[in-house]
Amino acid sequence: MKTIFSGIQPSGTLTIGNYLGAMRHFVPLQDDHQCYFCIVDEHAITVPQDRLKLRHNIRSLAALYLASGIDPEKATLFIQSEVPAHTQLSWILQSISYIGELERMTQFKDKSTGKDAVSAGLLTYPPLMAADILLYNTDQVPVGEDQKQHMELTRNLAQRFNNKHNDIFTIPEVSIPKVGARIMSLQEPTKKMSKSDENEKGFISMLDEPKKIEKKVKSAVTDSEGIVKYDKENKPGVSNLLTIYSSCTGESIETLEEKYAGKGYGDFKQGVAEAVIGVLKPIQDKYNALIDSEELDDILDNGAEKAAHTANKTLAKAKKAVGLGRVKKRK
Ligand code: ATP
Ligand code: LTN
Repeated sequence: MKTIFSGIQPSGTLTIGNYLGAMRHFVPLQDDHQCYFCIVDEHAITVPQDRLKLRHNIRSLAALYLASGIDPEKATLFIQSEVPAHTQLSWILQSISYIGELERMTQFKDKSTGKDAVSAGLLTYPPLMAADILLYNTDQVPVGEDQKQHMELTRNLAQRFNNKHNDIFTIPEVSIPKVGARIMSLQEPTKKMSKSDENEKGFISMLDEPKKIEKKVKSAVTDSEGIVKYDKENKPGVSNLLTIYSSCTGESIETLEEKYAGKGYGDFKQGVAEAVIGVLKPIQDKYNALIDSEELDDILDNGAEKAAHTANKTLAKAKKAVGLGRVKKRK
């Protein structure tokens, strides 16, 4: 059976972008793969976080994974900081990473430009992500398009380690969905939708109430043409709404273009809002039943234990390959 690993940062409430680009593709994989899904809280602290909000977001993300259909009987769901092997292997991988290649990462550039203080953690974020993936002998990593570059680096680090030390890491493949891999901001449709966007109108949170979703979709930036047509270059706003609509209902973009031919953006936006609400409402109901439950803690305790079991084995192999620690003298 092939192994899947993916992680999401608890850096805010998940957006419809996280859901359509990543989370919802995890669900069907559980049936025929060994799956690990992680709440990567150590990645989240590479930018400043409020302590209480972070705590809340970690639990909330766990509940959202489950509400979206992750089944703890089939997949291992856990919190990164509860499995110490992640940061331990990350240190080893940092030691074979070059500063130059880390500085070239788009995410690092995006999150560091214009900031007075940039943490070293933001720069060494990718070796931690590589550690997450390599600890579990992962074959496939389902992510949104923005993570392509990090995945390329992960593969390079694994290969570099294998060549330099010992052939212990599986080289993982990335898998990016055909539709929905890059949902754009509702306010600036040339920028990716991000849960840490300062402008709340730019994203739809998975926990937004139906009324709020309607309001946000209605105020989404479009154009003055009044024609519902997919044209990413000239009509980024409408194209983004079409992608969201199509990902939510499964109708093709062409079908939707026909459905709204001759109609204005008002009708179209109403349709988009209803499609999004239709997908999110059942998830929100399940989320509300889980968020304060003890069951959630039991699932995360079990998940950390199971994950640590595999992770510690790989970590021991990596330490041995590098020459860390010692071999005990037996009398
Ligand atoms: P932040 O905004 O805090 O940087 P993020 O939402 O960009 O966070 P993650 O939470 O770590 O980043 O992303 C989780 C998953 O969602 C990843 O697989 C990522 O590729 C995917 N993803 C993030 N944003 C989008 C988007 N706008 N469209 C499609 N997929 C996305
Ligand atoms: N870097 C990713 C989050 C992430 C991840 C991972 C994704 C951390 N570790 C391992 C897949 C596999 C992001 O910013 N979206």
